[in-house]
Amino acid sequence: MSQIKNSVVRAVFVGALATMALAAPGYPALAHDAVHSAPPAHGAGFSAGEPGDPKKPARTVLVTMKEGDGKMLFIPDRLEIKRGEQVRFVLINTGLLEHEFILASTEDNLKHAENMKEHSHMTHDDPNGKRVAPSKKSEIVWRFTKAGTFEYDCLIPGHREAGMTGTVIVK
Ligand SMILES: [Cu+2]
Repeated sequence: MSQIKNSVVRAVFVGALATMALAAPGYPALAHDAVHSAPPAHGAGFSAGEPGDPKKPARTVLVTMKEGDGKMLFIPDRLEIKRGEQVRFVLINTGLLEHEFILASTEDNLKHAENMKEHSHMTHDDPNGKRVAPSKKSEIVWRFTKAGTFEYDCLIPGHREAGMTGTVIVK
């Protein structure tokens, strides 16, 4: 019963996202391919809380993405957040390569990374994840509704391994 209900909720949500993408001019059209949108890759994608409301107050956190000296990194790579707090992440790619910022539990991000190895053309434009081109910016508004330790990673193959991971501690 609850499974049926969940899949209905999910279908409605995916439909709403599609409508949003169509309604927003200049928004990159659905970056996902069908493979990537299918569960389980994103079925549990919101392990770190829920999409925020851009109209509500938020703490702004700048996150720089870059590479150099044989490493790839986020600055900062550690954040502490109060449970219930809304954060507007401003993602700035100062590197020479594309990077991603994907916010989830470690478990979900590792699963997602495996999935990306098989589908290397996969890019992200999700409530909890964006791909940012070199010298470009993007934003995510996120509400941290759950206590725990979460991660933001670049899941382009090889990048997390090269150091592109950050920790969020929600108390
Ligand atoms: Cu990267």
